[in-house]
Amino acid sequence: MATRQREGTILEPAKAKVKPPKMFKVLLLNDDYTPMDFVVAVLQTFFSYSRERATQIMLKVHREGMGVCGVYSRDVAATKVEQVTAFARQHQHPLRCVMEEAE
Ligand code: TYC
Repeated sequence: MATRQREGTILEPAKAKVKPPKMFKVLLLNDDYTPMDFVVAVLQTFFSYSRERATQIMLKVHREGMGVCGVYSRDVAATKVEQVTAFARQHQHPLRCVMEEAE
């Protein structure tokens, strides 16, 4: 409700204008050449999964073509994509890692 001040100024109540930040999925894509062990190491190193959970995610990507590694703010997701891609290229693997906006 608006409040009338002594000077006659109308002050509108502050609007709730803070939206939750957009979130982004980081995805791994399957290919025929990157070794399974390397993908498991990527998931452990850059996404902090246990060896067992990393193996489950790698197998899901291997069977289904892609899989989600995690959901992050835009900056963190972009950094993960860069780090994974650089690491894969250093080791001459074609592994692809991409981000897309989460619903
Ligand atoms: N398909 C690969 C193989 O058979 C393994 C693999 C899994 C590669 C997941 C990429 O994101 C990937 N060696």
